Amino acid sequence: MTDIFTQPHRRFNPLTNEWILVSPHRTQRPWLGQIETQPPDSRPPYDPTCYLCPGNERAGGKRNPPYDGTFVFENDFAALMSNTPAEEIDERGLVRATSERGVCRVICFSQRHDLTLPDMSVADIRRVVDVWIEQTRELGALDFVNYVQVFENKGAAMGASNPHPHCQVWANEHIPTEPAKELRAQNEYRESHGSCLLCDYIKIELNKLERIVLQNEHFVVVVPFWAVWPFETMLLARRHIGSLIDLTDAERDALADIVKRLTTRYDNLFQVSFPYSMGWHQAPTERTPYSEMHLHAHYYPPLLRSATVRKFMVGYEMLANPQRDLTAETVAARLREMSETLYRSSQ
Ligand code: H2U
Ligand code: ZN
Repeated sequence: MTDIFTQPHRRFNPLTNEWILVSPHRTQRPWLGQIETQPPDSRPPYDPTCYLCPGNERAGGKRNPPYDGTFVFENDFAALMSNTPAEEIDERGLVRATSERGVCRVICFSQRHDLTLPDMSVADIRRVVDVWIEQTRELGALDFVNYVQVFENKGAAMGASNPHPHCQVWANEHIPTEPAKELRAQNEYRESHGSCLLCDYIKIELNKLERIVLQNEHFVVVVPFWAVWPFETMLLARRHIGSLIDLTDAERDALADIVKRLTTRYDNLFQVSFPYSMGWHQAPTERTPYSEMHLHAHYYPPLLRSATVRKFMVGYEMLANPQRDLTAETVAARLREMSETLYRSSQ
């Protein structure tokens, strides 16, 4: 029998019920990484032109307070509004639209313009974790909000508009497409197996350790078997909980710890501030409990072999299905090798 993992094969994503194509023979050697010398990042701790720095004016004329630590504000260019009137159209199920209410906010992680999550202390990241939880609770309690999406776009490669450390939260009426897909799959799995899809998946991964990147008492980071983005990871709560608001005090500390360690490993990979889009998938807030959902975050980084070589989802991937050359196992091994001391801190 040949080893399926050395041959072209398809892998199944049980969270979305989608397949991906893996072509491991296309990588001549298991690791094609290279370190490029990047000019040192010379951002000042305070930038008078930054719309996220304390005391500065934002677009539209609002001024940030002289904050210290985290700061949350209503997005000045919000994609969703709380007072949109309810309307619906449907022409034979082919031309359908429904109005959508919601709230969009921006969360600054730190008053310091020059920091990113891996530069911050675990205690300061814990303050960010607390804000993710507060926002989920506060926005989830609004009568027209049924889902709270916390996400971070980091780096120009991911379209982030500003290097000041920040993320966003969008809360809205309908459960968005990605979490809805994952909820459906988790619900179906529970109906047919009588257990939680991600609890069972964590068990398989912890048994093999091959795709585990790091873990602590309350969280596990794995390169999912079905990963599409080159250095994609999933951050999973060990305990079966559905939402950030279910995290205990000890779990919040553990989350801050693992976020720091994971983002440090990412930055050490190509010795740059590693771009990614990340986001939490949690239980909708429309009813409780929502027991099929297992709290997790996805990290989707676009970089492939160096700070300048990135993956684009084009061609076959746009028209057929996603494809990758580096296997999840190779990537997990590479991330496991990374130091948890930030390359910048020893310079
Ligand atoms: P990124 O997370 O992709 O960088 O986006 C930052 C958000 O900040 C973006 O949604 C908002 C933009 O609408 N923003 C403000 O709310 N006020 C500003 O003055 C500029 C940008
Ligand atoms: Zn700033």
